[in-house]
Amino acid sequence: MGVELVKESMAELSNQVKTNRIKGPGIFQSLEVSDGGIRISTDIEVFTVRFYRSNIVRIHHQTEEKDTNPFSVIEVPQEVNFTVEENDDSIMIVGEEFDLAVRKNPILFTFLTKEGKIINQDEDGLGTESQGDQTTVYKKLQKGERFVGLGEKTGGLDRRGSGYQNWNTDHFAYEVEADPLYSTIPFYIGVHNSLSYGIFVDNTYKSHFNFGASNNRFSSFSTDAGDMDYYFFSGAVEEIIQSYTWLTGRMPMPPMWSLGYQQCRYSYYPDSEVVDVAKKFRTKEIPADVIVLDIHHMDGFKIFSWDEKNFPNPKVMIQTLKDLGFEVVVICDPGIKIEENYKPYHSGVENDIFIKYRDGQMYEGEVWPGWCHFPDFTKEESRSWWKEMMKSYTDVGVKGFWNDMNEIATWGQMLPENIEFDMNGETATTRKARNVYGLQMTQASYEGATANLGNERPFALTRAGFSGVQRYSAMWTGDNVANDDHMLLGVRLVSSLGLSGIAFAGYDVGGFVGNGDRKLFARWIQLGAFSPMYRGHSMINSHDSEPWSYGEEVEEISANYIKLRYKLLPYLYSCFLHASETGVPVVRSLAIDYTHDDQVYDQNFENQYLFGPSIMVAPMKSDDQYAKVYLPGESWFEFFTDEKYPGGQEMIKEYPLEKLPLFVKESAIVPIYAEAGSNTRDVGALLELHLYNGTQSNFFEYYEDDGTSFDYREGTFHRRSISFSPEKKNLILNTSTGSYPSKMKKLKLVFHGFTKEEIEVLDAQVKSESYSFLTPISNFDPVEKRETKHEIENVLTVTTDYQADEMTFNW
Ligand code: MIG
Repeated sequence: MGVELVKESMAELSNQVKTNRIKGPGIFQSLEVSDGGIRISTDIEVFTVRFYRSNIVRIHHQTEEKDTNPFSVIEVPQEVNFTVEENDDSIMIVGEEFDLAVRKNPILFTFLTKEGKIINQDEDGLGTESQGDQTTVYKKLQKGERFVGLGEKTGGLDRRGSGYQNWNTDHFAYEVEADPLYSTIPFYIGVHNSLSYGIFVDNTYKSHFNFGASNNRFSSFSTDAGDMDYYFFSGAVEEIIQSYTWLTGRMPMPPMWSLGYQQCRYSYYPDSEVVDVAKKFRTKEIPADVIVLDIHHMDGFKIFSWDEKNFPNPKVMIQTLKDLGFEVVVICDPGIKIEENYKPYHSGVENDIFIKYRDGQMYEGEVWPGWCHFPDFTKEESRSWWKEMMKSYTDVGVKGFWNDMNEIATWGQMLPENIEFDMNGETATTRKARNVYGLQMTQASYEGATANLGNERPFALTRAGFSGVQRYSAMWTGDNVANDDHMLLGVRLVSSLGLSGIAFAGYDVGGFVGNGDRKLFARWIQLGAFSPMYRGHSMINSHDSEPWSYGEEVEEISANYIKLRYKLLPYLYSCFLHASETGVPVVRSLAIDYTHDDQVYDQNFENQYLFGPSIMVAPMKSDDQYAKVYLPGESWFEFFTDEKYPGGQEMIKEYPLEKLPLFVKESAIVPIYAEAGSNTRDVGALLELHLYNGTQSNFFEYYEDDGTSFDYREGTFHRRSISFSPEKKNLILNTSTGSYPSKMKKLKLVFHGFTKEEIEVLDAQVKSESYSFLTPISNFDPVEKRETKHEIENVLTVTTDYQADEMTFNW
């Protein structure tokens, strides 16, 4: 055979057999400049580069027919000024906040600060590669580069050296290193050399992220199919989170009751037991707002039904609970049982709302109720069908919806990849739809509930999700295990979710699987008080997880921290408002405020976080007697004692079981409902404003509304900025805005770390008194006979009437 002939037949063969040969980035052919950005055509692909805001640019890489995600991004490009300069081997885009250099042969992108420092760059020799349908972008690892975020991912705060996959997966009792878990947020933040940037890979197929795992050359992101479509964000970490949540949406204000303590169990039944649990909270005077009904309230686990024997009259039961001051959350599984005489089944088939195979046969999967069909939540009609179905709940007074099993989880855990989904009219298979099924179910549940409830805010919770899920739902971290490592992992997961746009998140307090002990539960329920969602839950046949389930001492600890949570509601609710307006999370990993301080990534300290702007939580293991804490930045007050510590140091201190290591930042302003009662509606009329002495000016935006309706959107709120100036020596409560009349009648200023001489000149009566954030604790651990001090010996207080007009306190 002649050489030519061999070549020819080889070529033919390679046409027939698709190999995994790598295609590198293409060679530049042409450039088009338009208003919003540029378009580069190469020999094999098209890159569209488009500004969305001055610090956001989208890089869309397309080789075949357009294949993008219809669900996550809700914003359109804004006007941004930029100029384009082209020369022989490169294109320079000069933007407002950063510049972008594009090399032509082969195509490579480099993002630069206005001073010319490299923020992020394609790896020289690799760039954008594809193998079959899979596309990967390789980024050069920068010196000392760290990576944070990526949503619900196990591992350390700094993800350097780790790799992850995104493929929403039901993982019962996951190991602390397991991956993937239930949800996918393909957004991360890179940090190096005093710089930071964000990358959101907007592709819903299975994806893979490598942050220098098994290599020391690159970080990378790959998508198994579809267009490589990513957004680059410049700025500081907080600004990046704000920008990402501008693009993909933010949480609406949840109902206030969902921030209270929620009690869950797999499962409470019959109805009398549910009511008994609620009553027990009241007789024991432990505040709580929510009882959650898991799968046993249904008839044969069929959604939209009630077990006739155990729940003969749900409406009456729910009313009884409401009279006790509780709201009810019900679990919602997506599977609709295939069964004669089951209405949702017939109506679902009739309305053609289920997912199907290519030949039109509906998919059947087996789950709790038996063999089921599954609504196609990626289809508008299915979502409105779901809304109609939800009336069976909203009509009897249910306002909370817990979306479970929406990965989709079915027995066998191998959802076929050849099922078709509507995808808002752009039909695609499981490969593209799986990761957004949970997101779309929460959209259906949230919008359905909102439509059915009129002007009432619903609460939605979900296990699976994708970028954008924060618009509809809170998220919890699934089936964790009752041990210390899981408790700390939960903290990191919630921090990472916060970095990734999901401000409203939580974990099963006490651990879902297995049995913990009293110390573990005590530590966990303390921590949960400082988590956006606060819910105790445990699995069938495992230890109870009510506050009273671990003996008297732990009950007292639980009651104390739950009460503390309720006292902190004005602080927390204001943080929720901030999160709903800016995307800045309630649980703030220290990587947000202290991004370039190496210590915050240290394994000893990576679990620490800020709860709101000013309270730092340092979680500790239940067997540890001593906590090792890192105090970053400025000075800190120990929360329970007011002991003052300068920042920039590590410290080791004994923390008895009833004390969680908590620190307040200097200059902090912390509003507290001193008279908080049995649930979130019962807030009393005394607002305490705790001011911590410091050298920095500070300000806090205090927020109140009715807690339940959407009226705040029309101005029915009470909002005021409170500012502290150490220089001017004053505290000013600016005139409130909004038409909601505050429930507060009295105001008590509580000065921490001030001397009497310092503030004596205040017009009003300054009193010196002792103060405790914990309610008096009786006989602590009779065995260990520990004496615990939890009083701050002297704070200075000033009490006056609370007014909506400006109030100035000078000293
Ligand atoms: O197959 O509804 O993660 O919180 O209690 C298990 C029963 C289904 C999984 C959830 C868990 C819930 C459980 N569910």
